This record gives sequence, C-alpha cells and structure tokens, in this order.
Amino acid sequence: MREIVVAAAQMGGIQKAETREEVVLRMIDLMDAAHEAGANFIVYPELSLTTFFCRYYMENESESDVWFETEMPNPRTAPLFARAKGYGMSMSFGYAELTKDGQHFNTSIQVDGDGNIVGKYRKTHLPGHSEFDENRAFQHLEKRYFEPGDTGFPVYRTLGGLFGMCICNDRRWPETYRVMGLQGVEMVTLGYNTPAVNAEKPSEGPQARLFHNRLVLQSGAYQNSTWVVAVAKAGDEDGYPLIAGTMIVDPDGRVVAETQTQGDEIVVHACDLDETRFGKATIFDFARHRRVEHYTRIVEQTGVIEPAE
Ligand code: ING
Repeated sequence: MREIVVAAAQMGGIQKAETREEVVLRMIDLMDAAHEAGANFIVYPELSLTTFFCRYYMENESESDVWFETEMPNPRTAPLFARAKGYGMSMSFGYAELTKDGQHFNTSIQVDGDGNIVGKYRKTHLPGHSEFDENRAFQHLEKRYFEPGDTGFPVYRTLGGLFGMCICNDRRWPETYRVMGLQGVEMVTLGYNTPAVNAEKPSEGPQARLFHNRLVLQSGAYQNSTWVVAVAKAGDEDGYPLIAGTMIVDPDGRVVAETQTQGDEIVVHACDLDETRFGKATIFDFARHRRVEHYTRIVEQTGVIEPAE
C-alpha cells in the first residue's frame, strides 16, 4: 500500500483588487485545514495567486505583466513554502510565469515536503483567443497572454510514486493523460478556472460545464488507470462566475470526493497508488494491447482531414 493523503484545496473567487499577500493567507488557511485532516499533499487551482485576468483585454504587456511572477518562490509566496515545509507537506499550485528571457506561461509546479520543486509544467492547450472578440459576452485571452507550454507532459518520481500535472483545458484532451499514462503516471493533479457560462453560447451554463468537467476527469483517470485530482478556482470574480466541481477520481474512474460549495473548501482522500496497478496490468496494459501502427494520425495530423468525396 502506498497511501498519499491528498487535500484538494478549492479556492473561491479571487477579486481583481485582492493582493498576492491576501491570497497567500487564504492558501495557508486551506493548508492548515489540510494538515489538521492528516493530508501530506495539497493541490491548489490554476492561476491560484490571482484573479483569472484573461477575461480582461489589456493592450500592452506593461499592463498584463503585473499578473505574472518573475521568480518562484518569491517574497509573496515564501510564507506558503515555509508553512508547507514546516508541515512536511507536498503541494502543487498554478501561477502565471514570466521567465528571465521574457516568455509568458500558464504554469504549475509541484513542491516536495522539503521545499524542493520536483515538477514543473506549462499549459499546452491554450483555449480562447488572442485579439479582442466583440462577439463574446466576456473575453478569454489565454492565447494573448500565454505561449503554449514547452515542457510537454513530464512524469516525475516523488512521494514514492509517479506524478504528473496538467492545467484546465488540458483535461479535455485525451492526449494529455495518455502521454503521462505512457510514462506510468499514478496521480495526475490539475487546477482549473472554468467560466460558468459559455461566452459564445449563453445557453451552455454551469450544469453543462460541470457535466463536461466530470466526464473528462473520469475518462482520463479510467483510460490510464491513474488517480486524478482536479481543483477549481470557483465562485464569483468581480461578477464573473466560475464553476466549482473540485473532485478526486480513483483509477477506476470513480469520484471518491468532491466539494459542495463555491468557496474556499478542502476535500481530503487517502489515495493508495497501488490501486493503479490492476488496470495497468490488465485492461490498460499498454504494451500488450496498443496497436501504434494504426495511431499515426494522432501525431502526424493537427486538424481534420476528411476522406475524399
Ligand atoms: N478554462 C476553460 C476550460 O477549459 C473552456 C475554457 C471552458 C474551454 C469550456 C472549453 C469549454 O475549462 C481554461 N482556463 O482553460
């Protein structure tokens, strides 16, 4: 048995006016509750330090760069790293990363109980658009503010197992889980900020979005026999609603824990990494069952090529 007691630390809305220091205090409160509940690993949302600023059109980088971190840890997040190290607790969280050579990424890191960054991931699948779109009820400018990630989907050894990360829209793409599954991943952690309404289709509201959220997390877990921990930035941000739906999914695709509120809330579950073994050795024994000679299109084609008339 290789048990990890995981706390999925959902955060309610972060308002535009909220400082990093105020947000970090909320994250520390969640970490204290996780410690009380016996957790040794805490997972926070995508862009956990700021509001989802991609909903706002900003013309110049001088304006949008205020939402980015130029180093990690940094003076604003140091108290969080210190509290985690004091507890010997691993953590993962997302933030907007501005690198020394001026690259912008939607990033997530995993930090072990000694405070070492053991995993770093930069969001691959950026949804939305790069120019102001007047046809949208609100903007989703991730393609404006971030570059596609350059890390791929790494899997790394920590906490006695094989871990990987993805971010938000990545969870909708089966390739995300399979690339990690082909590295033996036993737990995928991810955060998301998902608008409660489709900006291009107002009839698609929170119920549909919560359905799709659950659908893709359960299928990703089951089809790769891995745990999936998915954590929302939920609630209302300056009048813009985000879905909750934070959950922990077991390697059979079953939801074993999920939040009940739209605010700051942890759900905790003892995840035995050995529960991934049966699926990996039988129905999803990739070596025994996959037929890669028939999968060429998946890596050779980007878009659809329909058969000739
Ligand atoms: N947010 C959304 C997400 O993938 C989205 C964008 C919502 C795309 C619904 C498609 C459908 O959950 C982020 N930040 O990717």
